Amino acid sequence: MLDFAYLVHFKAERGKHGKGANKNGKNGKDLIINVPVGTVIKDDKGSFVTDLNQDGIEVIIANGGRSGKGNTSFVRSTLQAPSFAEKGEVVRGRWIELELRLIADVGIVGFPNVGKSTLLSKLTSAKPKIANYPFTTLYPKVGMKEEEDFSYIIAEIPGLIKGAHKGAGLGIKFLKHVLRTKILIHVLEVSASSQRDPINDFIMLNNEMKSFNRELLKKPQIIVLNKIDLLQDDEEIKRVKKFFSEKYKKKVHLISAIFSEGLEKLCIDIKDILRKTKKKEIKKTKIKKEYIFKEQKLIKIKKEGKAFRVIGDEVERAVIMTDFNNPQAVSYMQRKLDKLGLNEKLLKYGAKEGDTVLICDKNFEFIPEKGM
Ligand SMILES: Nc1nc2c(ncn2[C@@H]2O[C@H](COP(=O)(O)OP(=O)(O)OP(=O)(O)O)[C@@H](O)[C@H]2O)c(=O)[nH]1
Ligand SMILES: [Mg+2]
Repeated sequence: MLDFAYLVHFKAERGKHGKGANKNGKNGKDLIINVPVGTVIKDDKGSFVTDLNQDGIEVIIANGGRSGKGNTSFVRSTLQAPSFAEKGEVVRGRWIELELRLIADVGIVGFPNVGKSTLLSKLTSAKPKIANYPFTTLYPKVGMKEEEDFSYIIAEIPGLIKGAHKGAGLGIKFLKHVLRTKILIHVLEVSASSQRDPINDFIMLNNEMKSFNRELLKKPQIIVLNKIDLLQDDEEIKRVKKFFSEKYKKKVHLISAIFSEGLEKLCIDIKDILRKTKKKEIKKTKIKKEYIFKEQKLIKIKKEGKAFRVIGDEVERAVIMTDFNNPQAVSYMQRKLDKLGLNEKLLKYGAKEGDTVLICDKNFEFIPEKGM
């Protein structure tokens, strides 16, 4: 996304003018802006518009202007030799907001300090900071796990604690990233290393995720009990295993991230589950191309001082495409605006003869029976 920090204006090529002997001008080339998969498009008010969450999706965010019609298109029985032509439409630009949301196949979740970064650093070549205090990792960290026949992205999701869905810790800032992962590795640490209980931690964190979005709990979760090197006996392991098998019919991976113990089996499990979810997804992927900002057919009128400001794509287009040096073109525009219902609308809104009407950068005097 760095590219967009320096360049914020994008302009497609202009079309070429038409020529004599009924020749059409050429269309300008489309301007295609590449963005990373995971980019969310919002409008200038920050409202969600669309989500480019798969490779190959193409959306049109601003349509080029219509070309103007040449004079011969205006020949009527009453107008044999029109001496005017429409100008090409000049379209308004549009501000959009691009937000890059992380897309990882696997999300590592767990309370602070349980060893998420350590695990990520052992599974991938990522080098997150590791330290013995909570909130060492402040932003999601991503790494790529590459195997001969399969590779996937793993992300450490930091800052999840009790009350996260209400903004505690790093809050919901990163919970939305969790939504985009396919599976979760839920890291718990053995009680011996902290005052906390892995079973309570598991229940509490799942409650947080559920309160943020129920969909999160539908993701397959692989349960990992970390730091087993700190245990003197296997009572703790028995207790945790019993809980997960009785309550969830789930197995628990016993690992020591720091000593890379138990990671091979964990990776086999990750791969298996990912393969299943990937297969399901491939069927869904279809390249979409759609126009995502619809044209405003409505005519809106607002007071601007004593004048009446008219807003509406069709009305504005009619004005922009008119050559005001040519009286025939102007009267053509007047009829068009009347057909679009503008005069009626202005009268309803209280406009009187002689009032000023503003459309785009033009001022008009309102004459109801003639139009402007
Ligand atoms: N004994 C032992 N210590 C571990 C193990 N895994 C991680 N640690 C230690 O636990 C502490 C926290 O590890 P991190 O990997 O930074 O934990 P984290 O979950 O990423 O923590 P935050 O980013 O703060 O949420 C560090 O001191 C690690 O060295 C393990 O398997 N055994
Ligand atoms: Mg960390």
